[in-house]
Amino acid sequence: MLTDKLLTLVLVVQPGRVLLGMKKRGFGAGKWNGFGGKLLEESGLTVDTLHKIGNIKFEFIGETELLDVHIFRADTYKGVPTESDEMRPQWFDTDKIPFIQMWADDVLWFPLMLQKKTFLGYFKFHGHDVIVEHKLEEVVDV
Ligand code: 8OG
Repeated sequence: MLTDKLLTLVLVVQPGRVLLGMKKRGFGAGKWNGFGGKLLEESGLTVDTLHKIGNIKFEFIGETELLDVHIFRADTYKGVPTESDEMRPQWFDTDKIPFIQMWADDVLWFPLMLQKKTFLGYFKFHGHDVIVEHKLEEVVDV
């Protein structure tokens, strides 16, 4: 039986660039990613408005937990991106996003996010690097 685990992911996006953090420990360590709700605070930033832009469910073969990730975009922020024990923030130009060091699904939905589109997805992973099945659709609202 699969149990759902709810997670949030926030992408801070400005014209031509996106703020990512290198996850230093725990789940997804060694990958650049957006920030979880708590990690955003830990990285020295606050955001005013979060736009809900997507929902992706992740299944990992052999694991009973389905990750239900709710994705938000923030176009403005306050504070200075600051390294924490968990994340090292860095701005990336939108044409130089380091997909090779990111979750394998990100290359598929980041373009939608950057075009301010909304989407629903499902990805089934073998291990943490190989996608064996997926669905991704643009929707009017999430
Ligand atoms: O609290 P913790 O950092 O362990 O939560 C994991 C974070 O990673 C959470 O913000 C959701 C996010 N996340 C996944 N899977 C994927 C993925 O495939 N791509 C991206 N970009 N983020 C993901 O759990």
